[in-house]
Amino acid sequence: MHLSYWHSHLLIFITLASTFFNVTLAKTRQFNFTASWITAKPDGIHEKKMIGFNGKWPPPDIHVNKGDRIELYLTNGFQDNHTVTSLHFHGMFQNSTFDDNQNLMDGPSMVTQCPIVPGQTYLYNFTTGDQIGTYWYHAHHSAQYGDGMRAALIIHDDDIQQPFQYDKEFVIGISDLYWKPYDQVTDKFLSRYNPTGAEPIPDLFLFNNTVNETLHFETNKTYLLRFINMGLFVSQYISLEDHQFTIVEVDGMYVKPNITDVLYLAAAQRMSVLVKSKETDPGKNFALMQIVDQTMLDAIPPNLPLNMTNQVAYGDDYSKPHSIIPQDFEKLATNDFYLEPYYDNHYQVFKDYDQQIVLDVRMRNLGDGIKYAFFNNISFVDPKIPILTTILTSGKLADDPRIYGENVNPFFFKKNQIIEVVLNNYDTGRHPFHLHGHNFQIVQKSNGFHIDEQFPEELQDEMTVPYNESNPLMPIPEIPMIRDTVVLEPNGHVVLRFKADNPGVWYFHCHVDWHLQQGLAAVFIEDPFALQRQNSLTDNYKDICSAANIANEGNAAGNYEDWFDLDGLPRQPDPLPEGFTLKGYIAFAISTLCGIWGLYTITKYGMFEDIPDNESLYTTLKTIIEENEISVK
Ligand SMILES: *[C@@H]1O[C@H](CO)[C@@H](O)[C@H](O)[C@H]1NC(C)=O
Ligand SMILES: *[C@@H]1O[C@H](CO)[C@@H](O)[C@H](O)[C@H]1NC(C)=O
Ligand SMILES: *[C@@H]1O[C@H](CO)[C@@H](O)[C@H](O)[C@H]1NC(C)=O
Ligand SMILES: *[C@@H]1O[C@H](CO)[C@@H](O)[C@H](O)[C@H]1NC(C)=O
Ligand SMILES: *[C@@H]1O[C@H](CO)[C@@H](O)[C@H](O)[C@H]1NC(C)=O
Ligand SMILES: *[C@@H]1O[C@H](CO)[C@@H](O)[C@H](O)[C@H]1NC(C)=O
Ligand SMILES: *[C@@H]1O[C@H](CO)[C@@H](O)[C@H](O)[C@H]1NC(C)=O
Ligand SMILES: *[C@@H]1O[C@H](CO)[C@@H](O)[C@H](O)[C@H]1NC(C)=O
Ligand SMILES: *[C@@H]1O[C@H](CO)[C@@H](O)[C@H](O)[C@H]1NC(C)=O
Ligand SMILES: *[C@@H]1O[C@H](CO)[C@@H](O)[C@H](O)[C@H]1NC(C)=O
Ligand SMILES: *[C@@H]1O[C@H](CO)[C@@H](O)[C@H](O)[C@H]1NC(C)=O
Ligand SMILES: *[C@@H]1O[C@H](CO)[C@@H](O)[C@H](O)[C@H]1NC(C)=O
Ligand SMILES: [Cu+2]
Repeated sequence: MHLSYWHSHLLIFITLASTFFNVTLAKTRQFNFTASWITAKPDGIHEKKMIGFNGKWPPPDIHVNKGDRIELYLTNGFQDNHTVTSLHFHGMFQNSTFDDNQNLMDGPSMVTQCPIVPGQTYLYNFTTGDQIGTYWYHAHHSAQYGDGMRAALIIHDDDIQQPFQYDKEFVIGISDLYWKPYDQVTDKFLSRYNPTGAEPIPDLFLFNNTVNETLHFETNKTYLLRFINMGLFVSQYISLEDHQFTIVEVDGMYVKPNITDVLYLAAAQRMSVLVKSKETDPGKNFALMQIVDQTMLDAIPPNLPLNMTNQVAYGDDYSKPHSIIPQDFEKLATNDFYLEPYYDNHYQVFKDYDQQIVLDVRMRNLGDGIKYAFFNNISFVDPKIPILTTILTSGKLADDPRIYGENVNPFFFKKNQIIEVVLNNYDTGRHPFHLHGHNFQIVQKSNGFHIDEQFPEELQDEMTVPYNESNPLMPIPEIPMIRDTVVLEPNGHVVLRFKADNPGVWYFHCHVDWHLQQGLAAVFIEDPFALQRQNSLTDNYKDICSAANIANEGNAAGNYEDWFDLDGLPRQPDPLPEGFTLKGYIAFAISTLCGIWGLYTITKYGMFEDIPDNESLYTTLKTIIEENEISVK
């Protein structure tokens, strides 16, 4: 039945025809957005200061056609005089081969631009190239997008080239939300009073920026539902009572149709599905469920709703459906590893690699008592000037790692090298990893090991199943799945491949924003000399930096007289003092406590907020352990 949506037989002819078509029709779409705090009622009841554009929250979804250019002027209009910002277009390649200066348009603050200070306007001017599908845009400074500075970016294909048809589409962002503003939540999280690094538990979950949402269906129609997880943190499952989803697009890639009852979307992931409505009036409405991935929450407050019932309505008079959760919904969710991109012949399958980088993911406390996240024991720390400024002003030194400092984890790729990224997870959490400037082929993706279990730091290495290249867990797929955000499962691994065919500096990071704030990031510096030829610091770029008091030349520390002088460069804190041998057991004990006592322990940390130093921190932890009679072996 679903085959009727597809008409691939016309493909070759149409590809030629529509290439011509697109070029002639490409338009420039202009947007002038002023970001500011706006009081809104995201749950329909309680007021919260959200971040919106031009006095409205939510920010508008952007719909453009294939090939269109976007000129988006972002003005910092935060009335508080200190909130800085920047904007990233998630999934856009920003390919300087199509147009100059595209790397300047990517958005992450201190990587490809300076933060925009109040009163300043930065122009994001880029072409969407030949990309199509479901994307989104979001603030890329601190955890700012969590307060609502994000929306969909949809690039519509021409009808003929798109391999399926539908009558109507819905764009549905799902997300998590905190009542407190993002900077307060961040400060509390990244604190020595949260030594286990327990992620903040969201206060509610939104569906299309509200709760209890209704989608109106007519009978005998085909709908395209574009789901986007715009949340900061948790993954969510989606199901629709008595209807099936046919997955047709994932992160901007058309995929061969996969029929499923349940979708899984980690932060930043997208899936578009076709849903066939009932042929005749079913006489009732249906439960459209949003189910939170509870394994990601360290403590579950008793009154937090985790299974949200929205509805698909066939009639306004029909009563609201009850919550219906498919049995074994975790197992029913389509495993993206087994999906296949649709345009098999339109890309090269990377059978091998030229350069392999292995990134071991760990979470550890450093000497300041705060829990950090690491790639190979390095926690990302923002440099003093944006990495792109360093690349574009360092001439022949641009590929010398010494000028970047070790805390940005720089990796250097030569033009058109096939890169293999191995991610080994020595942590019990799920991590959706995202690469800017590319999508990637997924050649291995292990299951999670020990999901939902806690064990001491010292044991986490042993419990992990890292990638063994001479003995992979599964055969490399003939046609590997391609996407731009992939979940690294607890104590497991993923292996990704892509071609270094897009000169630039590309952020590679966990899209659980809390983990990014803990430093779970690296940068891939691709063909820096080609980048220098195709990009230069524009006046607009430099003005933004000057307004933020950031130099427009120099190494990571902003020095340019001696390019190897990194004096003044922010670094990660020193390791815990040697005496802290019990740390693993303490963390373990507290994690266990969190499980047992839930919010009790979190409240308890709050009681110690006036602790002055490391010594007392240690004493506090000991006290918690002794008071609660936790046995420390
Ligand atoms: C957007 O702002 C720019 C620069 O301030 C201005 O030139 C342009 O006319 C504005 N465009 C729209 C659509 O308002
Ligand atoms: C949404 O539904 C829940 C559960 O039925 C209910 O408790 C809540 O009040 C509803 N919220 C709104 C804004 O309608
Ligand atoms: C922001 O700055 C302006 C101009 O310097 C000043 O008039 C205003 O009071 C400041 N607002 C806040 C909230 O600090
Ligand atoms: C955006 O970039 C294009 C291509 O480089 C250029 O022609 C156009 O003038 C730019 N738009 C603005 C407003 O600067
Ligand atoms: C989502 O909300 C917007 C208003 O913010 C509305 O225009 C749109 O129709 C809603 N989408 C769905 C799927 O309900
Ligand atoms: C549903 O649509 C199909 C195709 O448009 C049509 O053949 C069929 O008769 C319709 N069914 C009903 C019950 O209207
Ligand atoms: C949500 O549903 C799951 C699966 O049915 C159930 O185990 C869990 O207790 C529910 N949680 C809440 C808070 O309702
Ligand atoms: C859909 O994906 C699942 C993996 O989750 C796979 O087992 C199944 O064969 C796929 N079905 C189709 C029709 O591709
Ligand atoms: C904690 O101790 C470490 C190592 O001795 C030191 O570097 C750090 O500054 C101390 N932190 C605080 C907050 O006292
Ligand atoms: C990182 O730290 C772990 C645990 O302390 C250690 O086993 C490992 O060798 C270190 N890795 C690197 C690349 O330094
Ligand atoms: C990797 O697999 C090979 C072949 O099965 C095996 O000999 C080797 O011990 C494995 N390496 C590790 C580190 O487990
Ligand atoms: C960038 O553009 C070049 C030239 O069209 C192309 O070969 C390359 O594949 C593109 N890279 C990406 C990531 O889109
Ligand atoms: Cu993560």
